[in-house]
Amino acid sequence: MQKADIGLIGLAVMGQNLVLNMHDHGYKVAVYNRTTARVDEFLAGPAADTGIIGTHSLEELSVVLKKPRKVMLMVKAGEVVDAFIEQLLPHLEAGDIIIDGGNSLYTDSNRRTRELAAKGILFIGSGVSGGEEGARRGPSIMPGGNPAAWPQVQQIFQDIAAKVNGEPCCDWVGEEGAGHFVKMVHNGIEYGDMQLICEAYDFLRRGLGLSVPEIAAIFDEWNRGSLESYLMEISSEILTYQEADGTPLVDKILDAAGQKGTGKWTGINALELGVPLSLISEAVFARFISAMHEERQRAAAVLPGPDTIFAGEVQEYVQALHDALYAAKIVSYAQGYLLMRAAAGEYGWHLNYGGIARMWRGGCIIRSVFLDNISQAYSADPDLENLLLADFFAGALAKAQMGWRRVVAKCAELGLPAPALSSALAFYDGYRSHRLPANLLQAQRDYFGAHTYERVDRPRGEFFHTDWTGRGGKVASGTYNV
Ligand code: 2AM
Repeated sequence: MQKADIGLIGLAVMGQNLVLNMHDHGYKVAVYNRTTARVDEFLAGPAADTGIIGTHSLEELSVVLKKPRKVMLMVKAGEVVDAFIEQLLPHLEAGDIIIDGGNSLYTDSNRRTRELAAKGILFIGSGVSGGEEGARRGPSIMPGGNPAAWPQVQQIFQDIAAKVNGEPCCDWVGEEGAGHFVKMVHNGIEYGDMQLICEAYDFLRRGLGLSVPEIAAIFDEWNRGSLESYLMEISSEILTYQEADGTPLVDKILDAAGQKGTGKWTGINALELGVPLSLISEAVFARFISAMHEERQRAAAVLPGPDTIFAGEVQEYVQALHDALYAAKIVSYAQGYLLMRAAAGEYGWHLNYGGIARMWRGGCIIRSVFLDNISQAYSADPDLENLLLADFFAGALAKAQMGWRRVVAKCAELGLPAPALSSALAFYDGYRSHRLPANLLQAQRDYFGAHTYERVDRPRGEFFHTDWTGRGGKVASGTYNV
């Protein structure tokens, strides 16, 4: 029997679709699933007449694989992945490759890369994005882990990935858990993009008083320019969708957002790494506020807002909102990249920054033309300190900033919450400030806690403490902390 190029464990929908996708691209695939009846059902159903090899034990799976063996896990994240690795090990030999394509925590992938390397097994932790449809027709694939494994799986991964302009939405991300980390950041950015579009909708609706079909038309138009993205496209389509009585379905949907926690993890990670990831974090908080639905009804009856009604040129504000959305999106991605840079520094990863933008251009929820510009910025300068400083984006922000400010100011005037648009602007203004009020903050810290401060007229690294009241000691806290 012809041996298989790759084995896949876990025949839930994602796993099945990846297998069929690999098969479409000419690969011989062998499959296994804990509940082996699923293997038989798969072979009798979606995989009928494909020549896909069904196996009923891990031993059987290992025997039918070409060497070095490549085994991809598409199983529930967490202990199940460790359990399968443990069970696979007796059937593998040095140089074999285990790929985890599930939604694993990147810290688990860090650990698995190291533990398996010590046993001679090459581990890849890969983000796979695009849901069931993506898995079947071409997902965005973000592999990281043991770099020695990449040349062995590059061809197959790039073959099955989504393509944009003929280029695969899959490239090597970096060491250890970098692939799963980047997938997590992708999910956080998705939260930010969605919240931005929702704020734009709210401004057009409650701020400018436009109708749902009018907003659908604006989104449709924006989807033909620099804001072109999958999320803009579906938002326009959602607003077009009407119930049988002709009312937009969106008006009937309860405004209490759910979440599975992936945005939250990005935010927690940013706090841990000390990165000002404000827009994505605000997007998570905005979902939390929306979920306080009953409490908000009570608050609405008690807490006053302004009586202001929009007065101004609607067209002018629609254009300003377009600019605000674009500028805030630039900030969101810049913040996401700051987080990836911080993680790279923390874990010693060499991240493929331009490649990451290219991987996100197709096959996943945040796909957009905008990612081309990011990819180009990193091609021009792979060591780019911050996306905002790339010529293209600095120029775009210069053009967009006045509209952005007008919209944020108008939201404040009208009492409309715009946490993502406005926190992005606060970040932009903070980031471009020569001087921030942290001088006073340092003084406060020194006043109550003798935490010391540096001076503008002295070199960095020299620390001073002042006895602010004449009653304190001369000893800085740093002195007795060490
Ligand atoms: P199953 O079909 O035997 O349930 C997604 O749930 C995939 O993860 C499925 O292939 C499922 O196998 C597998 N899975 C979930 N929990 C598992 C466990 N405790 N042990 C082995 N496989 C598991």
